[in-house]
Amino acid sequence: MVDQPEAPLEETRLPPGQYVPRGRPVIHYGRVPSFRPATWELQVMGATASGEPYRLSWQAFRELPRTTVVADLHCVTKFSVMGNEWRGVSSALLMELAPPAPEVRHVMLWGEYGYSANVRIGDFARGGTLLAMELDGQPISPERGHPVRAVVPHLYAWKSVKWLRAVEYMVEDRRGFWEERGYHNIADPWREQRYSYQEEPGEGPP
Ligand SMILES: Nc1nc2c(c(=O)[nH]1)N[C@H]1C(S)=C(S)[C@@H](COP(=O)(O)O)O[C@H]1N2
Ligand SMILES: [Mo]
Repeated sequence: MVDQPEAPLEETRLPPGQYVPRGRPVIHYGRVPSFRPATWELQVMGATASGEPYRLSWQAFRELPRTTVVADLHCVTKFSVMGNEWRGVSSALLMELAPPAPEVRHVMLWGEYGYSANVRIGDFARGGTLLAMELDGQPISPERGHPVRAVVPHLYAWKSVKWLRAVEYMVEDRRGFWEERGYHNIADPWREQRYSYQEEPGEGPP
């Protein structure tokens, strides 16, 4: 068998400074957690409209209606994986089931082991943002975030938290794992917002 050439990039575009590598790299900090369906839950907490936290069991979460989003993944280390077909629960549906208080401006996405990433509420609410359970027609693999992974396709990929366990509504901004370690609070790849030293006043917490 002859190797297939890389598919040409027709409908998608590459943000400045990015390249398309061979294959599909897997990258994350720390170990791959094991999934225990009986005890797994997704929490929505912080400044909810009701003041109460929400907990969704795996059984409840997997039954929610799913949407499909085809999107590229842009790692700040400069590789981009183009044309991923993600399927899962839209952020819009989650916000309907567990509404934020009106003064909420930011969201912290929490993964297993305390990994976290903050996004502005407007970025979380964008149409492409998903709590994904499937990638390219298969359940997401353990190393890519099984059972549920946040996908915020219009921001650098460290905001797309694998092994998602909680969504925290925040009134005040707070930095997540990489944002505390020198990465840009907003992380728009089209503006190459890679590092925190590039932040303009008002783009990050004081
Ligand atoms: N929980 C968790 N999610 C994470 C990370 C991580 O270290 N932990 N790394 C992020 C980074 S920096 C990137 S580039 C993408 C990589 O996704 P991939 O392994 O599916 O290519 O996952 C993101 N999500
Ligand atoms: Mo990354």
